Amino acid sequence: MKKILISIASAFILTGNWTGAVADEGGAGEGVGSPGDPAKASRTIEITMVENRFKPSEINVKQGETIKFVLKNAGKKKHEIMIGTPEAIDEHGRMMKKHPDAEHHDEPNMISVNSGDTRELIWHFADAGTVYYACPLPGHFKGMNFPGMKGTINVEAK
Ligand SMILES: [Cu+2]
Repeated sequence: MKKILISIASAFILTGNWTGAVADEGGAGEGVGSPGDPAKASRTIEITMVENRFKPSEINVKQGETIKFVLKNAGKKKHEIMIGTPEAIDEHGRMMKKHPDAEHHDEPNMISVNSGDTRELIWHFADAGTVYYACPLPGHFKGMNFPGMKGTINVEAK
């Protein structure tokens, strides 16, 4: 079973849809799941973005679920959501602080939402545990150990 899962993951990487090798900028890190197939989404969870927090900031899902997150920016500024490990999010946050004008393109685990817009992100939660999300924009977030624009997803074991 483990072997099959690994080959599915490799196939995903080869299709070019997912650039989330662990060391890459924007990578989600290990154990947090993978981009989801929209056709397999079992439910929708709406998250509202305002300055500078997510509502809700705590979400419960079950292992194996694919969730369609609907991100609604009800704030005045642009916000982003990045799903990942605390390490991956902190690394990306540091990169953004260093290069605030860098061209920022969407990744399967990360999207920008302009004020007033609503966008979707589909994610599959393969492993039980805690997955994190945050807005890595400078000033919205200082790091996972500080208060700021971030939240947790509790993935309950099957
Ligand atoms: Cu933000």
